[in-house]
Amino acid sequence: MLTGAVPWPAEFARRYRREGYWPDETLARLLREPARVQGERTAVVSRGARVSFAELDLRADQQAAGLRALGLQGGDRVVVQLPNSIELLVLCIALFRLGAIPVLALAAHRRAEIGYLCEHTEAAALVIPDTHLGYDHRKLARQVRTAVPGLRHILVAGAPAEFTSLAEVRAPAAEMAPPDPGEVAFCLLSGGTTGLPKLIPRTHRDYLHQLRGTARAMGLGPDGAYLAALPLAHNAALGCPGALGALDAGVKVVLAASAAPDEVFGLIAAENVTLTTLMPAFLPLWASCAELFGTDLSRLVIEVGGARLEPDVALACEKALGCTITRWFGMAEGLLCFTRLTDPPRVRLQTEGRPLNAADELRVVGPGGEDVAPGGVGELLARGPGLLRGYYRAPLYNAGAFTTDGFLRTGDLVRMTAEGNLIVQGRIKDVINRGGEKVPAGEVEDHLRAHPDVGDAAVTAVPDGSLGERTCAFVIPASGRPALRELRAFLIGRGLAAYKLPDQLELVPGFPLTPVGKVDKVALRAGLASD
Ligand code: OOB
Repeated sequence: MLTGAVPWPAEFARRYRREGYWPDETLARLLREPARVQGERTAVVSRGARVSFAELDLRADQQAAGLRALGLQGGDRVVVQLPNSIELLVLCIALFRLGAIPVLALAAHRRAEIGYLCEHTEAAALVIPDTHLGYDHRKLARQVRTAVPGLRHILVAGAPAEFTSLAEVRAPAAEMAPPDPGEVAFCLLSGGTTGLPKLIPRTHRDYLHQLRGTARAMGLGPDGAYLAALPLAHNAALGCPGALGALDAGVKVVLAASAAPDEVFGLIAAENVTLTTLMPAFLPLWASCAELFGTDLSRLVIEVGGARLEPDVALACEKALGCTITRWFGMAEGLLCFTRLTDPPRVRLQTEGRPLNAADELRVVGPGGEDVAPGGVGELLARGPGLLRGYYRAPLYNAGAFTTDGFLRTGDLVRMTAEGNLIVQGRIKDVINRGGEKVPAGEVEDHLRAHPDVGDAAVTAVPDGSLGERTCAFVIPASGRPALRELRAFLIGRGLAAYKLPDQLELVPGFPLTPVGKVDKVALRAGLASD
């Protein structure tokens, strides 16, 4: 296995294979079957362009050969930062075929994140768009190239300037030795860890199983269509079953640039979309626009997850939209719990359901690691055929993030109903869940402390009407009275993604401490409420 990834112990690997969770196949074969049996059917629709299964398959083969001709090979890491596009899908499948490992960054990431990812993975290549939403990613690439001299290639979708054009990375399709099914296929970014982002290695077989199991559970069949309105770099839109699961099942993928109603409602109607994925923050907006657009959503299933969803909101929105909602508690780390279409509405709309696999083991534990009484609230620990055993190149962090017997400490507080359905109650990890986008508090604090006027900083979530949570920075000034605008500009200057910038600033003379001497963020938030 890729050096720096943590393999499953042999007895677990044997069991997961024996029980059928781990197929002896790889993501390199994705598209092969649909391209053979239904080559002319549309595989992807994006911004008015349509590509058939046969064409997508061929383009992936040609790009794999082109990447090999550039000198890339199996095991090489490639940081991929592309918005939802046909190019992104072609590139990922080409890299799978080559056995090279896409490291999926968000289009919103900037120099701090991309530089770190290239350095940490010792990436051989970085792939960027020319510009996206008014930002010139080639500027970012120039800065990263200076900081990471090992980066051999910068490939650009669109106008390449001094770099290589991704469209020209193409050569006649050639036979490639298939990767090992147990090998790492790609890396996702964790949303929930301290400090710098951690990387989650996903193997060919564990991800294929996820694609197929979730496609089956969501009833995704040949006459369906999947709408990707969230970034494909996110597990929810990539593989639950998402775009890759749809392609694997021979189902059309419709790409949207965002989940904005004026973009998605037209696409849902025109392309007969039957399945999509949404963060809860968008649901009331969709519901309020439903009448305006008058789209018939009776065939549509919406997987809603990634952040807290109030049961009454789920119920009201399902009614207003005339669709079917399933609730999801998922993690890029591989744990997927969700309500099934066959569940009674009480379960489907009020809980986060059950794990994908019968072999997933869940424990709910108290602060000392002891199992709580049935129905009690505690931290969720999880282990299973889709769940990583360690973050990439993070041995010290892994020692705390997993129990000695390999359960991931999710940092989420849950309770389990008598029927075995999960209900998320909160979390103990230091992350802000900003409309489904995860902001690691520690990472933002470290950047804030670098400002000369900041003595110390503590970043925490505060409730927000539309996002669910927003980011509040409590700052002890070192000098003067730093302003929110100035601190945000400072963080942008340090190359931090915009979604991680604080929404609110509170200047305080000092931080309350917990009995063990940590900053007491609960007390900080409470102080705010009573102001
Ligand atoms: C999804 O994945 P990530 O990796 O961006 O975030 C995982 C974290 C969880 O640990 C939890 O803190 C939070 O997001 N979360 C929820 C939730 N679903 C996820 N918090 C409350 N209620 C929920 N239903 O967010 C993700 C991945 C695949 C499918 C769906 C979501």
